[in-house]
Amino acid sequence: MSSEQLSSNQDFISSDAIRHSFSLAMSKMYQTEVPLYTDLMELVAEVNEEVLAQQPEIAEQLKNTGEIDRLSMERHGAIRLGTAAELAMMRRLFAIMGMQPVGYYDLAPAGVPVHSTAFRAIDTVSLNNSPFRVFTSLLRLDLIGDEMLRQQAQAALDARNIFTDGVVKLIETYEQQGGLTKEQGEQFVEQALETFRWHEQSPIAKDIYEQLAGQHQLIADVVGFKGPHINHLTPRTLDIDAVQQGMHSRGIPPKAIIEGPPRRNCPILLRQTSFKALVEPVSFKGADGQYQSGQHTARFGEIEQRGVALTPKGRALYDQLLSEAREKLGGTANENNAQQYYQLLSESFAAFPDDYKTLHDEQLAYFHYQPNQADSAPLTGLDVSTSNLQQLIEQDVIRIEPIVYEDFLPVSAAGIFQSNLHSDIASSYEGQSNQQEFEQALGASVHDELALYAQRQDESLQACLASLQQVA
Ligand code: OOG
Ligand code: NI
Repeated sequence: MSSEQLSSNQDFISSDAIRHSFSLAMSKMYQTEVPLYTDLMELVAEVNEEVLAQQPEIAEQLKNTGEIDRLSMERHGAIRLGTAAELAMMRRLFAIMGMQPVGYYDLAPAGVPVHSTAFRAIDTVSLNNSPFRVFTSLLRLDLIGDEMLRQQAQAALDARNIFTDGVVKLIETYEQQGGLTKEQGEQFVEQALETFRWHEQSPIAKDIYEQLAGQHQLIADVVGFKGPHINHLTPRTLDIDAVQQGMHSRGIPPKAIIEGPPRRNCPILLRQTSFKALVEPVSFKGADGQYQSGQHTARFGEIEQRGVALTPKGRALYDQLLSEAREKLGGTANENNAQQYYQLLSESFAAFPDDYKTLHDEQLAYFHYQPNQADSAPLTGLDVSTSNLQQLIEQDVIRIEPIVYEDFLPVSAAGIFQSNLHSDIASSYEGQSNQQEFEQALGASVHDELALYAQRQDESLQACLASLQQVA
């Protein structure tokens, strides 16, 4: 990043710069905590280099959209919070880094007792400066059936403070001043990082931990620890099938299947896989103050391949084709039926157009519009307006480039959760999806991701037409 990008204003460091350095600090910390993640990153870097060398058209497309520079940067991480107050403070913390809550994901129907949002940058320039995002879940204690246990869990959560005093002070300073100085920004990154650190010692007793885990592993993962340790980081690959294969051959244990759509010429939405969570030694605090040894499974590494963002119409088609394939499979996808699952998936998705032009023309996906030959083409006499858009594209005056999907998918997220909690028992919680309750805890409403893509598409169209009109 250039020094101009580092400060948007004379006194304050830009939120993009803070996010970028936080994302680097987080990556460094996680690599120390989970060295297998470093192996995964190396594999991803190799695969990406190969794809770019062998498929220059992909390199060209990523250059046109500005994504080429962000490719090697960290993509996303995930945390799980215990209380509304934690979520509200986390929103204020992420705001300093230009990360806003986007989307609502209810995972209870898939048997995971949380609901979630993604904190991320929202405009094209900021996304390219640093695409780092955090999938953030809030535990739903109301889904614990046992009243007594629920109270114990609540008490453990109420007793913890996951933020350092320093970070809370800096959040207040930011809100009063409207920004942080470079020095404050550096302190902020250092202090904020503490919240995401792993703690080997659990503040609760082993028997309570076990009871909580008996309800759901995830409840024990949240309630049993001092803070919301980052549970995975996820680099972006250009060929997830190659990484899945590569994991096998490098002794990194992959989860059974790649979540999301099948392999395609024009990737859509998001495909994800991960290596299985590590079994790690932890110790539990007994009533006598002595620590008792045990183990915990929560932390893993994930890989994602992102494709074009879909319109509501495209998304509806995606959801329909995915559930068709899953219904045909009958049960949950696993090691034993993985090949059959991929087969069903690709049969089902044969109905989803697989070239960008059709995806555009049928309004299934979102695109950036760019002037193709702004200074060389003879534009005289051309009708450069929205009403003539289709023709301008067909005449190659305007080029379309896919807007990359920046969000998550609830069915995939549930699959990632399940495979890393070692609980592939398909279960489901009753109870309504409750976006309102989530937003109340958050202290704000979440952005509608579809509206954000539509807005970026429209902005690119206006800018493109304006620049063509200048030439014409
Ligand atoms: C979050 C799992 C979901 C994704 O990429 O869909 C997720 C978690 O395990 O806390 O990270
Ligand atoms: Ni993830």
